[in-house]
Amino acid sequence: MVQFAYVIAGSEATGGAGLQVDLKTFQQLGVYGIGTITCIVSFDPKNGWGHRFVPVDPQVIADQFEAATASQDLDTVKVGMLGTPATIDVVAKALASQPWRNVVVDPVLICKGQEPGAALDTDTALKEKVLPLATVVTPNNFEARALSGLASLETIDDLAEAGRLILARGPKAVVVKGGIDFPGPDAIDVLVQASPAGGQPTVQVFSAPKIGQERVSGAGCTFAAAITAELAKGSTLPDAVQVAKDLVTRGIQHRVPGHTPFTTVWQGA
Ligand code: PXL
Repeated sequence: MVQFAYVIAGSEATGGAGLQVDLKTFQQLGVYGIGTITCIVSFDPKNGWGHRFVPVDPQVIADQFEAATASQDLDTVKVGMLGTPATIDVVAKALASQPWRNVVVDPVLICKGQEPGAALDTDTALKEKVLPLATVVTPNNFEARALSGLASLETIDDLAEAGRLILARGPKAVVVKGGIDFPGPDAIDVLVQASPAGGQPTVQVFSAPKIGQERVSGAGCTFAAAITAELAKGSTLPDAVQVAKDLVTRGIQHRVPGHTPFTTVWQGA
């Protein structure tokens, strides 16, 4: 039987990030992808590949959601870039309109090259309206600092502590990604899960050697999309995180250069 995975995210015109990556990742992992576009990002090659960002009208987002959820019984959704408080409002309302088995939130605050300041109002709306709906949230180093309030994440204990603090905002689980900024030779991800019995959250560490010293576009999108696909197929969360990490590691090993100043993950590796 075909399994479905749904994504609500932005389009990124070069195909290296955003909804394009989500759908490629879903396909690679054998699930049928359905997507709703929240915004359109067109990097500007004439201007240092800076971001040109256009939000999709909230009603058009609601219409896409209506079409998607009427066409299939969807129970697993990934939320990627939202971009504005108005978008966050409509997406949060849409998500609350039906039950979900899995809600994977990639809390995209800024994408490469964007001004950090532009993210602040979006950051607040995301924390208040979307994080509490998440069954799992996948912040990178920067996002984990923004969402936890911790100033720096330098050790595995710091990553776990950030995860616990973000857990207190309502999601059921957090995967904090150390990424390239984390000290040392390894790419470390820490999964912090609320204990069903109400005890201490459980902590699991995933590690693989870093590949190169440069950020690769689309890694975060691929990671969260792969978790989503695996959860859609019925995996446990730790198994889904391991599959996602392996896919991203392979995708970075086989990263794709372009005329852009960054390389992108190859989901088909
Ligand atoms: O990589 C984060 C990201 C997510 N979604 C969209 C993006 C980006 C970064 O460029 O454009 C649509």
